[in-house]
Amino acid sequence: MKKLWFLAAAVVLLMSNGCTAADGDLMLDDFEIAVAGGPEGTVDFGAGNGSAVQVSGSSDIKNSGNQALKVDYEAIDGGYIYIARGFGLDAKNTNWDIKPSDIKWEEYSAISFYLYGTDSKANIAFDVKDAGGEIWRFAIVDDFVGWKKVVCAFDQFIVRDDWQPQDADQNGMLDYPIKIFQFEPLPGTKGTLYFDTVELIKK
Ligand SMILES: [Ca+2]
Ligand SMILES: [Ca+2]
Repeated sequence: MKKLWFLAAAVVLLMSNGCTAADGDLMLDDFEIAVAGGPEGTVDFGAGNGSAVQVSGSSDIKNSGNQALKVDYEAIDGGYIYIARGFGLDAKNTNWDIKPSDIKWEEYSAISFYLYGTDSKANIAFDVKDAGGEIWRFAIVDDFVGWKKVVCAFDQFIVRDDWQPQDADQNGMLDYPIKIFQFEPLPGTKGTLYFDTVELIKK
C-alpha cells in the first residue's frame, strides 16, 4: 500500500513538473514544432500591401527547448505582417502547448515572451485575441542585443483602435480565455527577429 501511495505521489509530481515552471509561471508555447505555413501549417503567418515575411525554426539561436521562431521580414509603409499561434486560426495546427480553457487565467497577471534583439529599433506589436474576438495590443521596441524577457501585463494592453474583426464583441474588456497571440513587426524596418518561450506570469 505504501508503495502505491509513493507511486501516486511521484506521478502527481511528474505531471505538475511537466506543465508548470518551478516558480509557478506557465509555459504557453515553446515553439518546439515543425515550422510550416499554409492551411495545414503550425504557424499562421503572412504579409500584405508590399511587406514580406518568412518564418522558420532556429536551433542555434534559441532561449528554451531546442528551437525558437525565426522571423525574416521587411515591413514597408502601408504594409502589414502577422505571425500567430493559438486556437481558431485559419491554419489548422497552431495550437499552444496547453488549451486556453484549461488555464486558470485569474491566477496570472501577464503574458511574457523572449525576444532576441539586435538593436534594430524595430517597432513590434504583440497582440492577443480575447474570448470575445477583440484584439488587444502591447507595443515594444527592439532596442537591446540578445535575449530579453518581455513581460506584457494584462492591464497594460490597449484595445486596437485601427482595426477589429467584424465579429469582435468590442466591449473594451479583456475577456478570458485569451485564444491567440501574434507578433507583428510594424512598418519601417527589415531584418531578422527571434521569439521563444511564451509564458503566463503568476500573480
Ligand atoms: Ca523553444
Ligand atoms: Ca472583449
